[in-house]
Amino acid sequence: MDLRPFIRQLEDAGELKLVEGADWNLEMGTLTEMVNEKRGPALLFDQIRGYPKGYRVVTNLTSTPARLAAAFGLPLDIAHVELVRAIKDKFKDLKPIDPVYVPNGPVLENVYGEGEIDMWKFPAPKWHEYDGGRYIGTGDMVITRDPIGGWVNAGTYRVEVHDRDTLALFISPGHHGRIIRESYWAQGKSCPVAVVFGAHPMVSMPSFLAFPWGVEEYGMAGGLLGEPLQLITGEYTGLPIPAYAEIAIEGECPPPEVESRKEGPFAEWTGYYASGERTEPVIKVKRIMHRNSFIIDGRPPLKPPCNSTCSYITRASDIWYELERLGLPGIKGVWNFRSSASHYFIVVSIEQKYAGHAKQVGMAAMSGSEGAYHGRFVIVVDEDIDPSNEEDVIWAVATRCDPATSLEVISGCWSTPLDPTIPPEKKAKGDYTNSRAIILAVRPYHWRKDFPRVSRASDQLRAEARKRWPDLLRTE
Ligand SMILES: Cc1cc2nc3c(=O)[nH]c(=O)nc-3n(C[C@H](O)[C@H](O)[C@H](O)COP(=O)(O)O)c2cc1C
Ligand SMILES: [Mn+2]
Repeated sequence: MDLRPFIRQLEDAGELKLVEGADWNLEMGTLTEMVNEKRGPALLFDQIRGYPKGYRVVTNLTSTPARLAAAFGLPLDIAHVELVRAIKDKFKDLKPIDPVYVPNGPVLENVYGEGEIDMWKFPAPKWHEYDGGRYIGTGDMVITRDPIGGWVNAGTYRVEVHDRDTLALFISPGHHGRIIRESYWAQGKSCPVAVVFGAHPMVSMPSFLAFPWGVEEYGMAGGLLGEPLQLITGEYTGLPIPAYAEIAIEGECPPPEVESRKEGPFAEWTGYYASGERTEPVIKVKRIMHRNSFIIDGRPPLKPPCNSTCSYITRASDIWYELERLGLPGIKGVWNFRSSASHYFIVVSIEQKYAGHAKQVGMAAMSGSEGAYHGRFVIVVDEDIDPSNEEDVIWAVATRCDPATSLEVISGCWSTPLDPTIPPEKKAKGDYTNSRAIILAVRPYHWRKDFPRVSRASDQLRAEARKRWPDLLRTE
């Protein structure tokens, strides 16, 4: 549950590089993007310009399938659909393990209270050229307690530094932290909140994922770790905070009529600055805790195909798990392309079992907690198509989908202000909905037996050819 042994593991595997002397102002963001483009190592920034040694930021921590696999304790060379399947199986077998409370932990090595709060102390990067400010929270965990159900939520929502004791918190409509925050406001109260900036990837992973309402991400983190997560109790809020968090703050979100400020713009994972600058609620910081030589987990959104988290893979795993949970038969694989902005292009391959099966899978894939948020295209392909093979998928869409009969468009679906296709006048009304298309790129079930035969040379012919023409076929 400690980030540091994981950092050492990456270092030993040649998966992490130390970068000293970079500037928090755009340079760290640009380096992160350019190394990500080359699918390069994780970057551990130290001696950031204007900051002491030991004020560290890590980026690209799980930005490649290999490092994501390492975080899940899987072999680094596992790739593509097998990685999605292995993570899906972990989610399927995941039993929550209740956290335990400990009196002390590394996060309490340095504590600041009233009169000592200064968020500028941290090297929060300005990641992208047109960002409206410095974002300390990108790979963070925002912790709140539902005032009605009493359970604790942890979600990853972006956090900008406004001033010494004020942070911006952007939570998209429908996300749990936002619903919880509004419950406090409805009672005329401020919402107590804690935020963690830097934790072991299995501690923060559940916060990235859409577990159902009422499910405690801390319990899921314990399940992923295989041991109870150790928590301390925040003195100001009483909220539970991971004992090995690198940095944590406590504070409160006052009702928006008491205080709100301009938030954004921020370069988002869609590859655009789509949500612009809006008035958003704030966090008033009351207490800061951090470890010696802390490490902020920086996961700036990058224009696809770059992705600082590999969220396209974990999202595919989660959607696969949701389809299985519904009891749907014949699911062979789920994939999101890296360039799909991780939400927009879900591919499911199935072995069709009955008429209507493919449509049912398409509708289900866009309707679970994970699949519903901010989707756009769901493509259903047959079992002979590898969903992670972009060329195969395009071929299936081109040859098995008849647009007049195999496309379904559904409007008024759950999206977000970050969706670049929502026109300004619709956004102004608070209508953050978009449409979805289900593309059935499968052989129509009722006449699939008569569907033209695929023309590729059989495996048997290929094996014989390889035997007779080894030199010619050596590169195959
Ligand atoms: C790196 C990263 C950054 C994210 N930033 C935000 C954000 O700023 N606002 C937001 O509403 N969701 C953001 N998300 C998505 C949510 O964290 C995700 O949908 C999660 O399921 C929300 O938790 P909840 O289901 O408990 O609300 C981000 C996800 C990741 C992986
Ligand atoms: Mn949640």
